[in-house]
Amino acid sequence: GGSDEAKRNAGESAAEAVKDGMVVGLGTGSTAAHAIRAIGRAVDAGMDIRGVPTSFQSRQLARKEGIPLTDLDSVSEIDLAIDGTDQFAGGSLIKGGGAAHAREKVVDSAAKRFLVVADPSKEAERLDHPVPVEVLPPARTTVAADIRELGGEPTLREAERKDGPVVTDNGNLVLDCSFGEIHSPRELTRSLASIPGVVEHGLFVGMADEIHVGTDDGAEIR
Ligand code: DER
Repeated sequence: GGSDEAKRNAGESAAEAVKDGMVVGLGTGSTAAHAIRAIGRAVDAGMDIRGVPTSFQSRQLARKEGIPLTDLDSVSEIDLAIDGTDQFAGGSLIKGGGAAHAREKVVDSAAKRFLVVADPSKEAERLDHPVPVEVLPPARTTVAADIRELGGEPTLREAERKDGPVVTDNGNLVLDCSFGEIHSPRELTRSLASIPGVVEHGLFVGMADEIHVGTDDGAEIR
């Protein structure tokens, strides 16, 4: 992935949009982590913020940074969500590298404003990154067959420091599905969402309000 400097600049740029009294969706991954650390510093400086985590990892980090936490069903609305991405093209994203995209999509879509944080390596002309698809474990073979029907190549995501497959925070499995260049993200979104056994897929079409792209000396907003 991109440089940590660029990730930090992206995260801190988006965190500047956090204002006193806000409820903030806290994304998952190493770039969103920089935003969470910046929000933690704002809380230390006296800002009144409540965070809604999107994964075990973002909850852990938010607690470590001293951000008061709440849950989606305890707030009337989320003012702002800040989250990372694996790839972006135009206003569409592919997310799910951290296998947290099911809860991320709920929080990111519930927010009044959704800011994406990324380093330049995530930018593309067209989306062509494999699309993570969270599936109910018993359905993995039928979902895989349906993905192939759509022209995709599904690969069960194996864990690195655990024998067997990655298991999500929700107890499900992940198929990483390569489709090559995705000519119509909106159409693929509809197709994936209609497959029985699919819990959530990593295409976030038309959801991002701003994309903060970090560079080694600052950030650009797309
Ligand atoms: O899981 C996700 O969608 C994350 O946002 C993620 O994949 C981006 O992670 P990174 O900021 O560590 O590259």
